Amino acid sequence: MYNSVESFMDMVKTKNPGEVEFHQAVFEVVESIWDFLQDNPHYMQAKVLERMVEPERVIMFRVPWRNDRGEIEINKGYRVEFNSAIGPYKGGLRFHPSVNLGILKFLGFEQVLKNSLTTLPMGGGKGGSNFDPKGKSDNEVMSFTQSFMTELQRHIGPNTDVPAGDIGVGGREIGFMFGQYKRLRNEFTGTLTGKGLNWGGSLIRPEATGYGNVYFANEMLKTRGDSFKGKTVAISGSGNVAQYSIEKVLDLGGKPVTLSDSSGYIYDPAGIDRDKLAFVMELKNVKRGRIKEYADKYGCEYHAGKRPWGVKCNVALPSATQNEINGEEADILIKNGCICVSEGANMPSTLEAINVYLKHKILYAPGKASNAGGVAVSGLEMSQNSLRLSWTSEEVDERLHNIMKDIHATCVKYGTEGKFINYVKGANIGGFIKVADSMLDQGVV
Ligand code: NDP
Ligand code: 2IT
Repeated sequence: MYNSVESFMDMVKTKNPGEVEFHQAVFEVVESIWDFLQDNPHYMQAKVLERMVEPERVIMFRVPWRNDRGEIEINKGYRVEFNSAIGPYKGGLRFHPSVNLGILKFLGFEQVLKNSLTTLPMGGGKGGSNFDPKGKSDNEVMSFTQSFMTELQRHIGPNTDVPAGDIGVGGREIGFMFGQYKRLRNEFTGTLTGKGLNWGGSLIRPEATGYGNVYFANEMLKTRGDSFKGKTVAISGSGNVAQYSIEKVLDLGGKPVTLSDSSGYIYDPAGIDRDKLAFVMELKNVKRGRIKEYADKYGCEYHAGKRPWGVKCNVALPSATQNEINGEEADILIKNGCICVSEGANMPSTLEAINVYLKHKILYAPGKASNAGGVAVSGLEMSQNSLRLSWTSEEVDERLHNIMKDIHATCVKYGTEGKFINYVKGANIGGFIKVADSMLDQGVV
């Protein structure tokens, strides 16, 4: 038995050497649920937390493929099947050169608690590859994804493990993977989510993470009698999550002013309106260009190699990647008037940044609560596939909105400290209880 957060973390670090992002994600959870565990000692007695930080299964494999020059390239492929206590493993696939086992374990661990919060029956998993889609032709992306799926297919299935997209994996990649899965298995199933609308996809799935994050932020603002109306909003990233966050911020009367990619950020104080958003969507989803071209077109500032957290804003929606806001940047955000940080990305704030938010008691939602809309609509896609029916966009959007409200209510239930809502604690305890109780029900698993 461990008698402190430190001794528990020593065990995690010893068992998982060098996996710094995984250590960070586990620490954030363990620290915030520690008091709850002391008050409910049966969880520690049954070693539930120790079990939960060990994935049920990790699959690692070789992905050989041929590029357009006829050369063979070899990437690493992974699927971390983290926890199936409340449903089939569910979570995205990330294609990015930075992908390694530690990053996928952090993402898989977060996914377990996130999926629990959605109220839907989904376990947690994550996978991907160190493949870099940047600069690759459609043909190269297809060759790679077909090879990737040739191995992955034997480990997944609609009742086993249901992957989806994440960084570098969007509609194009899901399409190629679905096609290959179907060829190899000779079955048409809902094994992947984020599918095209003609072949089993759900309306609102592309929008879901961004919309859901803005719905969640709006719920937080409401607790202080506030709203998005007239708010200046800083957003990072310019991919799936960032794009649909902009759309919903505009719907609610806010003014988005930044976007970024791994090369730099643009600052458009006049606001990114619907026409400019259409340009970004074409630029990023079709032309696969760099965000700098936005500044060239609209004549606004572009800051190469920088992140957008120095601009004046009321709300920040980090929607690019992990550890993209450090403690110093969190301080600057708050000094510049930011009252709300709602995470579209997974773990975009460092532990130091989170401590700054909590110290200043701003509205802060960790991604496992605020970005759960994406996987929630993936869960709804699974339901529609099982029913062999499809729901209207209004119906899916309403379900998404209600799920985000329910997640907010769970955070309030478990995170209220006097007048302050500690969403980190609320999300972690709320997500933990359902998974932990299910594991206890199922014996030594
Ligand atoms: P996309 O691939 O569509 O977009 C990612 C964006 O983030 C791009 O603008 C990319 O820039 C930027 N980015 C990626 N890596 C880095 C990096 N290391 N440094 C700076 N910028 C970077 O991915 P998504 O929009 O789907 O994902 C964004 C975040 O949201 C991720 O953290 C993901 O895990 C999370 N998320 C996604 C969900 C979904 O449904 N898609 C659901 C829940 C969370 P560039 O083009 O230069 O690489
Ligand atoms: O991080 C995430 O929640 C996702 N990338 C979405 C996962 C999913 O299964 O839709």
